[in-house]
Amino acid sequence: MKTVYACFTTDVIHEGHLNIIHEAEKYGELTVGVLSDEAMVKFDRFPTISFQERMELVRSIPGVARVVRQGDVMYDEVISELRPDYVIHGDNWLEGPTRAIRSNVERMLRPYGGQIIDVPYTYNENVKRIDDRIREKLAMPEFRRRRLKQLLTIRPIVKAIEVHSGITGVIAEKTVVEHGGRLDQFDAMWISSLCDSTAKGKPDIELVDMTSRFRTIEDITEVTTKPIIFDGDTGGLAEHFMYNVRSLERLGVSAVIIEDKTGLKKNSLFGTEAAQTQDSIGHFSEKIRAGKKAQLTDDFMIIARIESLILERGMGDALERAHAFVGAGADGIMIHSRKKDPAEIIEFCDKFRSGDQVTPLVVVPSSFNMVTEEELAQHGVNIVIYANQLTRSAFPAMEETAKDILRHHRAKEVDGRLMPIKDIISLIDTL
Ligand code: SPV
Ligand code: MG
Repeated sequence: MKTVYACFTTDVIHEGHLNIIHEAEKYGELTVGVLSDEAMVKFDRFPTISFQERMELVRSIPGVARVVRQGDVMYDEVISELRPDYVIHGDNWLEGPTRAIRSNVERMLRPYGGQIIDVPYTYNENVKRIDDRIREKLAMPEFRRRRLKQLLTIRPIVKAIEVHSGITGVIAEKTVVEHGGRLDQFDAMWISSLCDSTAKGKPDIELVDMTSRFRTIEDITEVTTKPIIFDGDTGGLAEHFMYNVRSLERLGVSAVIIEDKTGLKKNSLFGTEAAQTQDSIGHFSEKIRAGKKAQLTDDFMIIARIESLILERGMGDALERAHAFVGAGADGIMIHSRKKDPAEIIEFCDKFRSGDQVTPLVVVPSSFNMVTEEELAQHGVNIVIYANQLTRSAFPAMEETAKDILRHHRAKEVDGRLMPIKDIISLIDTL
C-alpha cells in the first residue's frame, strides 16, 4: 500500500479539504499532519480552537488513516520521519510566498523518488464564506485582544510594525515575504502617536485627542485581525487613564504603552533638545496601579515606558524605575534610546534580565537600527516595534510625486512609480 501525506492548516474542515482527502484515497493510505499552534501562528493562521481539538476534528473524517503533529510550516521533519510516497496539496501553493513550501517538499521528496500531487484548489462561494467567517472571528475584540499574550509564549520575538490608517493596517496584515526558504511576516501592529499625529498633520504632543485616536483604531480593526499595541503617550491623568484602559480593552487592543513623562509631552526622538519632564517613580506607579485596577479582562497589558536614557538620567535610574514599575503592576517594560549604537539598550536588557527573567521587554530600534531581531532576542527582548518606518517611507514618495506633477503639468512622468490601479483593488477586500 502506498502512503500519502497532507498537512492541514485550518480550524474548519470544508469541501476543499474533503476533496483533498478524496483525491488522496486514489493513491494510497492517507496520513494528515495537523500544524502545531506555533507553526500556525508563524503562518498567520491564528487558531480559534486548540491543537487537540484540531487533531480530533481531522481524526473524525472518514478516509484519514492517521493523524500526526507537524511542528513547522516546512515539511523537513515530517517527511524524514514518514517518507510518504506522495504529498498532496491544493495547487494554490504553485503561486505566491507558499511556493517556498512546495519547493521545500520537492527537495525533501526527491532523494527517494516521492512525488507531489497538486489538486485543483477548491475556491467557491461556500469556501470563501467559511474563510471570511474565520477571519471575522479573529477580528473580534475577544480573540484579537488575547493574541499578544499568546504570541509572547510562542514566538521567539514578537515583531510589530507601525500602522496609522486602514491601508497601513492592510499592509501590516497581508505583507508576507519568502526569504532564504522561510516565510516571514509581522505579528502585531503599533499605533504610534507620532504617526497617528503626523497622518493628521499635527505635532506629536498629545494634541490628537483620544476620540480621534480611537477612531484610528477602529479604521484599523475593521480591516485587520492582528493584535494591536497602542501608544498611549503619558496616559494623561490617572483618572482619565482608567477610562481609556476600558475603552481600549473594548476595542480589542492588546496592550497600551505609557511613558513616564508629565506635562507637555514631546516626541522622545528630540531627546534633551526639547524641555521634557520625567514623572516621579511614585506618581507614575500610581497611574499604573490605577490602570490595572480599572482593567476588566485578563488579556490586556499595561506596559511602562522608561525615558531615563532618552533624558540622559542614567542606567541606574532606568533600572530602578523598571523594577519599581513592575512592582506597581506593569505587564511589561519598554526601554527607549535615541543613540545610534544599541549598547545602552543591550546593557539595560542584560541588567534588567539579571533581576527579572519574566517581565516582557519591548524596544523600538528607530535610531539603533543596526541591531537585529536575533540579537535583541538573545538579550531577553520579547517585542520589537518598527515604530515609524511606513510613515517615513510613504510621505517622501508622495511629496516627490506632487512635485513632479507640478513640474511637468501632467501625471504621465510619475506613472512608472505608481502602484497599478488593479493592485490597489486586489489589496482591498470586498465582502
Ligand atoms: C511613537 O512611535 O509615537 C513613539 C516612539 O512613541 S518614538 O517616536 O520613538 O518616541
Ligand atoms: Mg509616541
